[in-house]
Amino acid sequence: MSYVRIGITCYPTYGGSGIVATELGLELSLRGHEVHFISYANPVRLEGRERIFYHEVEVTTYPLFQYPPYTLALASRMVDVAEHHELDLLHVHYAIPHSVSAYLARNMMRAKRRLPFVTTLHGTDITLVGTDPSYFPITKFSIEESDAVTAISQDLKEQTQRVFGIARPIDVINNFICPGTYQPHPEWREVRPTLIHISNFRPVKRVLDCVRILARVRQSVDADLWMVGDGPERMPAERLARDLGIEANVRFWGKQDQIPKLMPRAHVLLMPSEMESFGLAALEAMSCGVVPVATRVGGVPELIDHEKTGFLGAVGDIESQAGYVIRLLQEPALLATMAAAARRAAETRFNTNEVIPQYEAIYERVLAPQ
Ligand code: GMT
Repeated sequence: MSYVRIGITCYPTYGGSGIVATELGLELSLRGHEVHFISYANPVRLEGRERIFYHEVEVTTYPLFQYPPYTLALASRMVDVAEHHELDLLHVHYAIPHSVSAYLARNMMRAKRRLPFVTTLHGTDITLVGTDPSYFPITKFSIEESDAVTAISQDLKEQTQRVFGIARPIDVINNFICPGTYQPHPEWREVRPTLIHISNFRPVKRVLDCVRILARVRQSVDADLWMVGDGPERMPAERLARDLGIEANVRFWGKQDQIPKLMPRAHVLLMPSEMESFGLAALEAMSCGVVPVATRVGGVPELIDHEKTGFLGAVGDIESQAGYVIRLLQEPALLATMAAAARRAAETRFNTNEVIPQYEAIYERVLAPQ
C-alpha cells in the first residue's frame, strides 16, 4: 500500500494494549509510514526512531473540574495533530475513552475533510469496563461509529457482538510478535527449574494462583517462581508466599522492560487468568521457547494448542495446572518438543510479517474513496 500518516492513541505505559500499539507503530514506521503517537505519555521504547513522532495531551485542571476532561483534551489534540501533520487516519487502542475522542475529532474535521478512525478492542475495554453501566452506552456508540473495528481474537469479536448487540463487521487481527526480538536462548536457562509469570497483577490475572501452583509443584519438584510486574495483587501474593513458607522460592522482580532477556531464562510460563482475550505474555513466552500453562478462557485456545504448544486448565484448578507443570519439569523430552512447537507457532502464525499487513489492509479500506 502507499505510505500513510497515522495517529495512534493508546495507554502507552500500562498493559498489553499499550505494548501492541507501540510495536504496531514501530513496525509501521519501519515499513515507511509516518506514525504520530497522541497520548499522555511517551512510548519510551520508540524515542529517536525515524518517522515516529510524539504529541503529548495536556489536561488543564481548573477548580471547577472535579474530574479533568482527558477525553476532550485528547480530541482537541487529535484535531490539532491531524491538521498540522496531515494525518490520513486515527487508530485508537482500547475503546474507552479513545474511540470517543476519535469520534469527536472526526466530526470536528468533517467540514474540512475526512478523518476516518479505526478502533482496536483489546479485552477488558469490552469484558470489564465496557459492560459497566456507566460506560455501556458510550462504548456501544463509539464501536458502531468507528470506520473499522478490529478485535484481537475471534472470541472477543463474538463477545462484543453478543454483549453490545452489534451487527457491524469486526475484523479479527491477533496479537503479534517479532520472532527476532523474542528468541529462545537455551544457554541462558536457569539451572534450577523456573516458572515465570508476567502481568500487571490485577485481580483478573489470578496472581495468587501462581503462588499456589508453585507450592503444589514443589511437593514433587524443587522449583522457583519469578513474578514479573506490579499491581494491586502483588502484596497479597507476597503475603501468601510467606504464609505457605515458600518465600525463598518466589522472586518478585517488579516492572521490567527487558522481557526478551528475562523470559528465555525460564522453563514454563504461568497464565492462570480469570479472563484473557488473547494472552500476549503467553505469545512472548512461546516465541522464546517457554511453554505456557494457562487457563481455557476467552481467546487463549486460539493461541495455545492444548498438549501441543502448551497446556490449558480450568480457572482456579490448581491441581491440574500444577500437574501440567510437574509433567513438563519431570519429562525433559516433552518440554523440548513442546517448546519447539510453541516457537514454531509463534513464528508462523503470529509473526509481524503475517499480522502487520492485515492492519495495512484495514487502513487501505477506510481510506478508499466513499
Ligand atoms: O490484561 C492486560 O495485561 C492489559 C490488557 C490491556 O488491554 O491493556 O490486555 C488485553 O490486551 C492484550 C493485548 O491485546 C491481550 O493480549 C490480553 O489478553 C488482554 N487482557 C485481557 O483480556 C485480560
